[in-house]
Amino acid sequence: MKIKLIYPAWPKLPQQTEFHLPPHGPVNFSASIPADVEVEFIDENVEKLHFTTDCDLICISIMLTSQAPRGWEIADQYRKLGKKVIFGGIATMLHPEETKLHADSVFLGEAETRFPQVLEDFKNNQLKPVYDYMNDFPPIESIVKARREILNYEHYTYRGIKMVDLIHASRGCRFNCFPCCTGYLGGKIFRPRVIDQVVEEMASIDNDKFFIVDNSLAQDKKWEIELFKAIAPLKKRWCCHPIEDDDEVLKYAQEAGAWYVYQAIFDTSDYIRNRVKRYHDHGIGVEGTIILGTDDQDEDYIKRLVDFLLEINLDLAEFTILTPFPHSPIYFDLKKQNRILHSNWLEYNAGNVVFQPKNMPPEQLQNMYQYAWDEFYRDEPQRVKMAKLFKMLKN
Ligand code: B12
Ligand code: SF4
Repeated sequence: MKIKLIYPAWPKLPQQTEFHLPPHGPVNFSASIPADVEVEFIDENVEKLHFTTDCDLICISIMLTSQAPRGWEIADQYRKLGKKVIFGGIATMLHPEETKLHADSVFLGEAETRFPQVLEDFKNNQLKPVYDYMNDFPPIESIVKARREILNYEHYTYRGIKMVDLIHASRGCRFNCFPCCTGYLGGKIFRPRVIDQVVEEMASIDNDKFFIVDNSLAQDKKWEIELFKAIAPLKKRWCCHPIEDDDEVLKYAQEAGAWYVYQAIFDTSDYIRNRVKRYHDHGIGVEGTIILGTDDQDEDYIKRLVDFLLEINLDLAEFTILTPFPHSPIYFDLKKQNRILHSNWLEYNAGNVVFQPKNMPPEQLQNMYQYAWDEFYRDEPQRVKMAKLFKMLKN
């Protein structure tokens, strides 16, 4: 049996240096496909999709809202060619009703231990329209080594350097931040993976650089320290989302190879200043993720925020525009206030204003977003800052 697994293209942020990371959802999903089933993987972000039909089943994996419309187009075309199409992944869970209109079956939730039954149903011509496993999580030890063999690594380089490999050490998040869908997707209970399995997986990958994609590692101090102690002997370097703001944890992180973190910067407080300083004190770089357009921001606030980022020597900054992604707390707030302008999902890539800001017209927020990128990288362009971050790898 052969599955063609497709990861549709999505619109990138035009201001950001374009790079492509090896897709993580599809390789983890593929680990739940029986080993004797052949998987041909196509990442439309890096290669052209040819609508060939030399397969038994089409699987489409969508992660981002802005990726969904292209996924639906691909499905429509394949169904016209007589192929059955199954959707899964984060954006399927966030957009189930619309996705159903383009699919023979939609799979909601985590695939481990569940997908073999779906394949059996397919073979018996009894595919169900929906497989709903939301909030019904598979046993954590069933998350095994991802099937990275399906990737063509030639596509995942930047200026000839191999990109990071992606891995995750936990699922779920016990926080419920306003712009985020994670609580809805993976649940509000932190679910750490078996640390030995994570270490084994990391050790087996031929790469010295990783992105540990967990939502936030700052979930459980004891677990975090155990994880860092366990991966330290591997001598790998890695980036990740936030690490606990605690000198002891940061020390272990540094010893375990922490390279840089993606850290949300939401104001110009001493708390943020010290948070960034503490990372730097431990030799860990910081890429700030900065959301523009919240109700406390006006034009002056955004200008001051950018000055502040330069003052605190942030290594890189990724500005995005507040976006009410379905199932995030901010989506429900803005919807109640009638402030969502449209649901043209292609524009929901975090680079377009799709809601009515409180303190300025939408066009002005769009201009301030461009201002933030331009101003932050004016004296030192993105490629120079990135090169400096790469230099830190050697330290
Ligand atoms: C890693 C990550 C990224 C990486 C992706 C790298 C990669 N190549 O994979 C990068 C850095 C590129 C990224 C970027 C962005 N991201 Co992001 N990201 C994530 C994160 C943290 C983890 C996703 C992940 O890999 N999960 C682990 C895998 C194993 O789980 P999974 O994908 O669900 O797969 C499982 C199942 O879904 C299933 N499955 C998957 N595919 C299929 C297919 C079929 C057929 C079946 C049956 C099953 C199935 O099997 C898997 C195993 O169980 C999520 C948060 C989260 N926890 O989900 C946000 C998240 C997806 N990102 C989000 C956002 C907002 C963004 C950005 C738009 C903005 C930003 N900076 O955060 C940018 C994109 C900017 C742009 N326009 O270019 C939002 C999504 C919003 C939306 N609705 O579009 C999320 C949900 C976080 C949030 N804030 O709520 N992101
Ligand atoms: S933003 Fe990060 S910490 Fe907050 S809910 Fe989402 S994943 Fe959890």
